[in-house]
Parts: sequence; structure tokens; C-alpha cells
Amino acid sequence: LRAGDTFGWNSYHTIEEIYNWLRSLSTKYPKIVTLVEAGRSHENRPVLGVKVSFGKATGQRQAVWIDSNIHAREWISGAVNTYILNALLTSTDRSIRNLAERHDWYIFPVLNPDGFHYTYTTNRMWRKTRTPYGLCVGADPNRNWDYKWNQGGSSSIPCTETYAGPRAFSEACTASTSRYLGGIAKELLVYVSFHSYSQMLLLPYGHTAQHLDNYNVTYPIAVEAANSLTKRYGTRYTVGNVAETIYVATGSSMDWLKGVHHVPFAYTYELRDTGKYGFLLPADQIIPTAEETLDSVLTIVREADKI
Ligand code: ING
Ligand code: ZN
Repeated sequence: LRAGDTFGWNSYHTIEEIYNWLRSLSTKYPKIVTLVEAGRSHENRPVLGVKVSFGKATGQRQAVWIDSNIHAREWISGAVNTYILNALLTSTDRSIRNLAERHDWYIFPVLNPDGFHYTYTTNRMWRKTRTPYGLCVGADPNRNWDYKWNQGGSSSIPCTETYAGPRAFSEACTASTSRYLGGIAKELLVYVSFHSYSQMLLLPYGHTAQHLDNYNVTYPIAVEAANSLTKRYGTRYTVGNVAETIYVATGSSMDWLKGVHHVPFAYTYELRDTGKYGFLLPADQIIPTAEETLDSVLTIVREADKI
């Protein structure tokens, strides 16, 4: 952002604008917002996020992690995430303030900074990282995590959109971010990853349609979270585990947090829309999408707190 400009949600922003806004928050709220470099990408861009802490979260599993734009072209995901970060810091709604202050929040708007930058400069429809693999470029960073890696719904062929990479955590951004995440995983009560599009709220796992672990607890919460989303503008979501709801997919960040680190409440949102605009969701839908998604995420956190 140039001096005098303010960040906002009427348009999409470049990685430089997003990162400069995060930096400005850590200056504006030095006691509450800590800038965190979780890792680095292949092209040496930081994976930059913030930890928001009002200092009141105590004991085990009090933190909420929200990431987005692990897939480059899914611009609405990062825009919604920065909106939520802003709400946590500035909302005067009592129930939002309460949740904001009771938890520590890790907000990472752009997990795949090289791909995200590439969607601005060269190819708006880029999904993967930018690591060169022979004649083709990039692995799918949401098929690259070390849980059931490449055991279904991914590809070993570099030129495909769901290339799992040559090995788990082959990608600099997933390898370094996972190291950071592994270090704080015991703090995490809730893990949320934003994607687009399809209007789905997805639960682990992607390798099997079976309902594993605490599905009987997380599924009803997901239904309630989808209902609270619908309440605001009537947007309808489908709820279920990855394999039965969208497709079989392995090596996702969500499944790694749940399967390896046992984060009890792990969810992936496929945000608006259902295909009219797809990845090219018009900027005038950022605010309504963000408002309804904030309602929904807060429902998850509120319900998880009760368990
Ligand atoms: N969809 C997700 C993908 O990575 C998903 C669906 C979510 C798979 C969670 C596995 C785990 O393919 C999009 N649009 O990226
Ligand atoms: Zn995605």
C-alpha cells in the first residue's frame, strides 16, 4: 500500500499489499499483534502471518489457526481471511470481542506466496506452487502434506494440477510452514483452511468416506456452522467429509493437522460461489462472503469451546 492508502475489502490485493497491511497491524497493535514468518517459499518469499493474542488465553488448546490461498487462484479465500483478522481486532460486537479475546489466533492469508504472485503477474488461473519439475512447474501444495501422502486423489505426474510432488513436503512453503505448525499444534483447538469454490464445509478425511475419529462431534458443529452462514444472506453450503462430499484427496493440510497432530476441530471451507464466476468471484462479493463466513467460523469456535 502506498502512504495514505488504506487496506480494504472492496477489491482484491497483491501479496505486497497484504503483507504491508500485516506489518502495519503489528505496528498499530504492538501488544496484541505479532508478525510471524512461518516459512519461506521456493522463490524465497516469506509465508507471513500474524498471531493475535489479548493475553487471556490460558491452558491447553486455546488457539485457532486460519489459513488461505494455499491455492493461488482462490483469491476470495485470502480476502475473507484478512476480513476476519480485521474483525478480531476492531469489531465492537460483544460476542465477537469475547471470542477474539478468549483465544489466540494465527492468521495466515497466503500459504502459497509464489503461486499467488504468479496469478497477479502471469496466469490468473494458477493453482500450484512454482517449483520447477522438468518441463512443468509446480506441485499441488494441498496434496503435499505428510499424512497418507499420494494415496489417492493426487497424481505423480508433474504436469497435472494435483501433482503431489516428488515426496511429502517437497515444497518449500509446505515444508517450512508445517515445521512452524508442528511446533504450535498442541495449542490448537481449531484449524480452518479456506479454499474456493463450491460452497462446502468439509471435514477430515480425504482418503476414506468412513466417519473417523470424532466425526460424530465435529459433523453436528459443521451443520450448525453452515446454518449460521446461511442465516445472513441465504447462501447454502453442503457439509460432509472430503472423500464423500467433494472427491478423494490425500496429502491435504487439514488431514495432516488432524491425523498427525490430532487437532480436534479441523475444517476446510470451499467458499462462494457454485460456478457462475468460480475462481473469478467479483470483488463486490468479498464483503458479503466474508460476513457470512465470519458468522460461521465463530459458530465453530463457540461450539468447540463447549466440548
Ligand atoms: N478444493 C480442495 C482441494 O484441495 C479439499 C478440496 C479440501 C481436498 C480439503 C482435500 C482436503 O482440491 C479446492 N478447490 O482446492
Ligand atoms: Zn483450493
